[in-house]
Amino acid sequence: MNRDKSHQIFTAANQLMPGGVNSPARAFGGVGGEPIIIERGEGAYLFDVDGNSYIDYIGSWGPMILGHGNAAVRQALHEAVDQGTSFGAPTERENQLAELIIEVVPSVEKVRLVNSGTEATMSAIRLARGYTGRNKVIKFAGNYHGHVDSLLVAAGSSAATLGVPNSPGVTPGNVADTIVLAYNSVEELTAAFEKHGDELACVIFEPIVGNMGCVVPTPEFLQAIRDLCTKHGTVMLMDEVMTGFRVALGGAQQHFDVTPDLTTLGKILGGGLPIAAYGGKKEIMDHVLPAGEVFQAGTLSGNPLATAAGIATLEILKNTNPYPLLEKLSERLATGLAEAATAAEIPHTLTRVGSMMTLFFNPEKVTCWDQAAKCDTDRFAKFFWGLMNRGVYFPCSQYEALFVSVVHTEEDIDKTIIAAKEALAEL
Ligand code: HOZ
Repeated sequence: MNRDKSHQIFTAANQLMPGGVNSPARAFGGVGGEPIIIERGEGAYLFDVDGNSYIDYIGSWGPMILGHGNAAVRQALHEAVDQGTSFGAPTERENQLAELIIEVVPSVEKVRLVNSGTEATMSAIRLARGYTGRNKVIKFAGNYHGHVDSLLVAAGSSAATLGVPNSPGVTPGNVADTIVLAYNSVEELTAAFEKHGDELACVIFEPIVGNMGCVVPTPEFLQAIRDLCTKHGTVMLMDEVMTGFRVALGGAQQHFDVTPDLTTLGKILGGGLPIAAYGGKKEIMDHVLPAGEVFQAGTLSGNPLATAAGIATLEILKNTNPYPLLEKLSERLATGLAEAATAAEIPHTLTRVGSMMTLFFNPEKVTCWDQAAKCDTDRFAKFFWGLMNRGVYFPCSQYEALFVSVVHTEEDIDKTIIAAKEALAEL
């Protein structure tokens, strides 16, 4: 596959931006080689500047559940552009998007729109601290909540991929109040509450982890978070940036029937435009300025373009219920990938919830970071390039989930399985 033009553009990018990118997850650091430079996306496909096409299973790291260039989203954006792109003043679309969120996400009674998942988690942590008057926060190793200083400790996603789970620049003071525990360990969680219970502002967690590959919580673990938070007056903060509107319209909280106190949302919420949100119980949300005293602000928050794309996307998800289709397609892909790995005698395990999944190059079930860290990442890298060379674009790290969209077809899935069989046979 010729990638000369991508190479030229990426070489120039390296002189202009650190590592040639504006976010490290896309730099292919976990698999070696250089990223392709994208020219356009259409449906389930990406096209690079050299004219190669790829079946896309990244979907912009989650947002593109409707595929690239959905007609209704584009129409909504055209209308919004014609009215003006930013006012820094209230608009009716903000009400419409807030209403939709409150309608479909079970625990959310009030919501604040922000610009990125990082802003959402950072602001929700501040709110939890302001509301409880406490400082300490529990997070779990391998969970990733954006690049918030206090949460960049034992972090997943590109922080884990590129070997900086505790980033330089994050001071000991930044993380002094962060307690890191093993995901799925009820024992560690219980012990931490016994020791720090009345100092704990919140427990922040991914209800299905996407950032150390796809990792599923046990029902006991989820229930323990809920029960211990309730008992100790600690805020249960579910980070649904990745799972929101993905594993069900109402996110993981609907899928598992667990009710958090605060929720963060992003990715699908903006239909591919930069927007995110945090929301939850009125009683807590009314502590946010100007209703309350916890400061948080943003010139572009509730931006007209982002809200237009978000409303169009959520309306489609609400009115068409694509989740059974996503389940069917994803099940087909997961079965095919696992069978291909078995046929090639590659030790593996596959984890999936709805349309997010990971083929781990590790024969043991992955339930926490210590197990994820045992994956054969060199083998993953070879597999990744084997797929790329056959026109299939998987996440460029073992520690990222892949996503299926509503516009992937059974034919796309079957082509992907054939490519995976060939790529695995080469390992
Ligand atoms: N938050 C995304 C999924 N782990 C990665 C996006 C990025 O860091 O660029």
